[in-house]
Amino acid sequence: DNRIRVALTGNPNVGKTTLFNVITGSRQHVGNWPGVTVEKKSGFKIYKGYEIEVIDLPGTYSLTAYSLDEVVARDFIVDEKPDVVVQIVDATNIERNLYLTTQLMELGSKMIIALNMYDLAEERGDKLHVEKMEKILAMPVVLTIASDNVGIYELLDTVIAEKQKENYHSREIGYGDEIESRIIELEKVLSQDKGLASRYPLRWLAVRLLDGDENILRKIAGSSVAPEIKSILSRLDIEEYEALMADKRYEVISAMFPQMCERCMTRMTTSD
Ligand code: GDP
Ligand code: MG
Ligand code: K
Repeated sequence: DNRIRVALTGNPNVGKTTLFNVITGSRQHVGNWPGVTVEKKSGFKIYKGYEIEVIDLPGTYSLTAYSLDEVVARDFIVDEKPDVVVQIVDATNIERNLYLTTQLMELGSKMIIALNMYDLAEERGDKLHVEKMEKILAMPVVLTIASDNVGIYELLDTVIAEKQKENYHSREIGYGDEIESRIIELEKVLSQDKGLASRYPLRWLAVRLLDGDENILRKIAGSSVAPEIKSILSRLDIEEYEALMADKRYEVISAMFPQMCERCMTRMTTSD
């Protein structure tokens, strides 16, 4: 199959639109996402015999809150299952951008980081450890300067390589014993609905449910397992779980970040 669907995601102002325009040129279509007034942009690139479809998802800082943009972005990834998800990360703001990374990682897609604006990072003397970053996140990281057309072909080559990979390598945040045992309990119940199990990553559903995600409750409302799920959730203090899970994500990020970008850390600690 020579068709590849790529979803572009990222925080606002990281260069997503610039990268989208550079890749797709004039082969673009602008419309709305079905049923909502959020703009949907898609386009094509023919490259090395592949027809690469690129979908520009709404810019978001997280995938946990209930804004329409966040729901559109994550529903596209879990429901439409693009071949590859590319997160555009602002190289001058890695730590903040990683919050979205930790959430994208749970959606069960092949992922690539485009570490964009690295011209600005280098200008201010940051020392980026790209290989370390790849190892820690278990995904390819490609340096790009979208506004200057740098790294675009490397990015497309990496997209093709990911598409061709047989196995999806799962990577996940560990939330600690108590929450992990709740995740397993929920996953076990959810797995009894074969329809759900074939459509969604069950760990992701479980994590979202423990995070108090109303949108996911609606997704499973028609399932035969819904009553049992609701009964499990009703016995838990979901607000506390929400807080614990957010803390855990930040904890994981602050442990990862200093290994990815040396001088950024030095600057942060000296200016504090
Ligand atoms: P979006 O909100 O993620 O779609 O970001 P945009 O594509 O609108 O880019 C925001 C700003 O960053 C624009 O002024 C771009 O020209 C600029 N920009 C994008 N990529 C780069 C880059 O790699 N380096 C630099 N220096 N500027 C960039
Ligand atoms: Mg934009
Ligand atoms: K956009």
